[in-house]
Amino acid sequence: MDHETVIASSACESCPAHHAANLHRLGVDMTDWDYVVALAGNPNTGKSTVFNALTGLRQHTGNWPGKTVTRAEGGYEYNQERYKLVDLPGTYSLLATSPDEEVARDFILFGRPDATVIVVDGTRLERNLNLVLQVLEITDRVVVCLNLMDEVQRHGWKIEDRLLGKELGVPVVPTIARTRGGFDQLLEVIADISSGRLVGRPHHRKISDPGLEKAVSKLTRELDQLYPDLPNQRWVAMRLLAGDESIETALRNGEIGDLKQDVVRQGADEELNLKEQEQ
Ligand SMILES: Nc1nc2c(ncn2[C@@H]2O[C@H](COP(=O)(O)OP(=O)(O)O)[C@@H](O)[C@H]2O)c(=O)[nH]1
Ligand SMILES: [Mg+2]
Repeated sequence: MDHETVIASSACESCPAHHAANLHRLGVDMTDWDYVVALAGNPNTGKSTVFNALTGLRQHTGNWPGKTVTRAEGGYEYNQERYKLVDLPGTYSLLATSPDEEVARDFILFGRPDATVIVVDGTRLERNLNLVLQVLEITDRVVVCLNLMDEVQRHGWKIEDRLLGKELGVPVVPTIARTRGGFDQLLEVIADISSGRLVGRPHHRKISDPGLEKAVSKLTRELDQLYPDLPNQRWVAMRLLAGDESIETALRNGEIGDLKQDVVRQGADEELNLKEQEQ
């Protein structure tokens, strides 16, 4: 392989449940966070289990702005740094054909999390990789949490997690979320990606059709002029050319420039509400 790769992790198959020594669960306390971390994944991959284990929370904390999609946020501290963890709705894709997918896509794109952890069901790897590849089109700041490794082992299967990490160009951490197996490494890798100590280098699809490449490049330049703050304009251009109406509507309504602010503001409002509830 001629591309740069990231060294992926190895499973600690024989280790008992890990107790991440430097982890402090902060519950709903998300004040003064250093990093925002999004949790994405197909439904039933163990996202909420990871979320609960890291934050100490058990319950959903509200809805996404203007949607009946549940939103869960919580905090944790690891090695003296504070993380705000956002559990995104479970989705099979980010093509925004449902409110869940729209919420997940908008947060990953416009919320600009410092890291996006994609929780993957190791027993359904192929199906789960669809979402991983879509997220990698939007952001390089990705950690793949290869979960349900106990189930993988129970089936007598083996996953070449290092090779998978090399092929994807982002770190892959095998976990058993139910018993927190692999969490030491998960926390470490999230810290490394969030801080930029570790840089993901996913292999973006090249457009082979020269006409299409020209159209994408042209539209990307136009988007850059109209919306200089828009993250990943190339991705947005490709979605527009694919006829993604929700992106088009968001652009036409001028929502896109405000989206990041909305996400942040809504988060702040909810923190206030939660604080009031606590008292
Ligand atoms: N065996 C096993 N079960 C797990 C693991 N992680 C989560 N689960 C279980 O998988 C189910 C779905 O987990 P949940 O966290 O609700 O998934 P979500 O839909 O992605 O939020 C629950 O019954 C969890 O207890 C794991 O690593 N191994
Ligand atoms: Mg869940």
